[in-house]
Amino acid sequence: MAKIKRILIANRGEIALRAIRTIKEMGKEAVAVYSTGDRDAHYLRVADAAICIGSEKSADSYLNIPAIITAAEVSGCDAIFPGYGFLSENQNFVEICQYHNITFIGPDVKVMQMMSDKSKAKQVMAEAGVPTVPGSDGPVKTVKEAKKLANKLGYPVILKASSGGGGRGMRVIEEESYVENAFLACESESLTAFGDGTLYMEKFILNPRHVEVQIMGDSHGNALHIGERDCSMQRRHQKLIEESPAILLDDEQREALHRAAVRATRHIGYQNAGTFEFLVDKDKNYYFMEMNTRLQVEHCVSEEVSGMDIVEWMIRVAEGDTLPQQKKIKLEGHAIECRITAEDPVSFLPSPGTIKTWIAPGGKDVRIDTHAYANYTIPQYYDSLIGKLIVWAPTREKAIAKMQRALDEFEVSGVKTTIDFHRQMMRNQDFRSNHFDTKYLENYRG
Ligand code: MV4
Repeated sequence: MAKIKRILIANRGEIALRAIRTIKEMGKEAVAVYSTGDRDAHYLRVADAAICIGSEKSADSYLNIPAIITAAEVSGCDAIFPGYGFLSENQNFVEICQYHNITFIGPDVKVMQMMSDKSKAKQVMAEAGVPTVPGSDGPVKTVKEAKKLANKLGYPVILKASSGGGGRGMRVIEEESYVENAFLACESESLTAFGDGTLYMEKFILNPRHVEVQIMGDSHGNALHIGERDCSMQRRHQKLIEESPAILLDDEQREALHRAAVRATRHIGYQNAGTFEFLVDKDKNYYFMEMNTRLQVEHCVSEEVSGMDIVEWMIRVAEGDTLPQQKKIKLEGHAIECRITAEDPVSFLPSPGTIKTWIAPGGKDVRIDTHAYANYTIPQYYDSLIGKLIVWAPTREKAIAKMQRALDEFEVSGVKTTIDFHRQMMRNQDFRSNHFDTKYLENYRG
């Protein structure tokens, strides 16, 4: 593995800018790619070069593998940074990078493939001694098999698509008489959505919390964790607030979770940055659910409590560097991230348009990762995330106070945003006292 000199960023928006920043700080060159929908974005001028790869539609640009590979070749890039979404978990893309001798800054294609099969991933994790949600050992192939297992597990159960994820291709089943319909509907839906109708079954955990562990592995067999994140504050499978540490766990539970994640990382020989997602039930039992084999939106809270630059380490690991020892990573204080999206607070529909006012907060331990600014036009073709506001403080209480203060300074006009929602949440007694779960926002009416 050789030192990387020039990196193409196969992404857009805040994460493209996030990557450019670290690449430049490392003394390397960053090549941005853009669709015609993003041609005026300022971060393109921060990069060392910017190459147009197609029209607005993602399929023509950010998902256009030949265009991206060509851009990397003509600009002399030796590596590609995928970010999240788009091609970040596309095994075909990883292989094509390999054929072209371009380093994909991410995990090995074999491991990516294994983890993309959610039912297989659970089996592998069980093998590694990681607790998994009680359920089928591998796929459930027939209605008959589904009924038999559901009766054994006890209702409610949940059917999930092996190729699904992010809340798509799931069916909760309350009683035996619904199994057949649910199975057939879930199967055909999954076949249409993912080209794979394979299903697996789990006991349905009521009102779980979502806790995930950030891990990294290197090419020398080292594995470490960078703490956990609580991502329970979600709406329609979109995370809105993330924080680290997850305060529902006591130190003993937290350490056990970290150990399980590191064991899992070693077991699969994982290289680069990844996340193990767990469900935590009301008795604080944790169960592995799935793995994300990419950098995540919410990685910033882990950076803030650890002082590490995760993107830097992703690049260094891809160059063959050795990760620091676990004991060198001190997790301190509390970090909270609020996702700022351009959407209508009532309908949750995207609110694209031109930002008129953009007065962003600042001050000590306040971080804003955004590509937005006054006069920036948010294109309608992509997701509505326009920035992340992240704060760090010694305690959760102080972090909430700092976030409140920062949100009060934040002034955005021209588009509707989630800023007001976050202002409300920071005052919300349930949030403040940690009395919420992944279902909380379903019934929340301000
Ligand atoms: C579950 C569950 C309860 N029990 N699995 C939703 C996203 C997908 N990755 C898995 N999901 C869930 N799986 C069992 N066995 C509840 C959810 C779930 C959820 C999980 C995490 C965060 C928010 C959620 C919102 C609704 C349902």
